[in-house]
Amino acid sequence: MGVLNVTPDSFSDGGRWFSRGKPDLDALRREAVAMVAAGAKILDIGGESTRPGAAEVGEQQELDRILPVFELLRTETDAVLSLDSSTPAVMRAAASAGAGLLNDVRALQREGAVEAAAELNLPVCLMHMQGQPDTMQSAPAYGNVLSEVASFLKARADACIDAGIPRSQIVLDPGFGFGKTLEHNLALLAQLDHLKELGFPILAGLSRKSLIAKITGRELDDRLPGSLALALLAAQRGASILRVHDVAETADVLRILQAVKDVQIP
Ligand code: 9MG
Repeated sequence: MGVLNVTPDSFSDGGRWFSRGKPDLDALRREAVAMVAAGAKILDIGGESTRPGAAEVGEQQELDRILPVFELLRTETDAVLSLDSSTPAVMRAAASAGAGLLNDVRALQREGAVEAAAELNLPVCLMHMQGQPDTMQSAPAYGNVLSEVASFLKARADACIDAGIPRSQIVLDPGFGFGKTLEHNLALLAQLDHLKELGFPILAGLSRKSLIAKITGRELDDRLPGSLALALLAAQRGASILRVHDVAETADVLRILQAVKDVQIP
């Protein structure tokens, strides 16, 4: 899954696809086509930054940012277009404009979100977050991070199934960096295979995140090696979808992992 943030303020690519208050459609088209050529099967398009400390944006602003991008990319690529949003009205509009997946960092907890997703009959990604983006990194605390994240995700999956979303349409995500310290993130990554026991595909978003800086001291532009190491670890522990900025490099890592898995030992 390649990341396309149509925001002025996302932590990594904020402002890159945004010019004079509007999505830069030419640049987005080029990047989307390049990501798909490099192996992305899904493009995740978001109009609201969820980086730590980010302020919420209004519904109209979110629509103005993402709708032209869906309208453009639905005819430019065969990749599944994923909407990164928590807002039911945005989900409905994006579905009409070609969205094929709803990626919600709030796990469809906003009023009307589960019902909208069920009505739209689209696959959903339910992510765990402790707190809200503006405050989530102030003092994250857990008794046992793995079991708390797992019970939350199970409860949200059950709520979706009760609302009529088929089990086969649900993906779960532990939400690396969302209300978690470095130790929480590492504990979740080390035990990611346990989350697979819930019986759903797992999405992992680790690309360029600040846990890399906490381990390596690297600035944003120098986090590719850390991102690739984390992508490999997540894939080895059973992640089915990796949400990444650097698609071509991650695809190489996955090819190498697959080659090792496929080796015939005489
Ligand atoms: C939108 N967004 C930013 N980081 C993310 C992550 O780790 N997972 C998911 N599902 N979405 C994310």
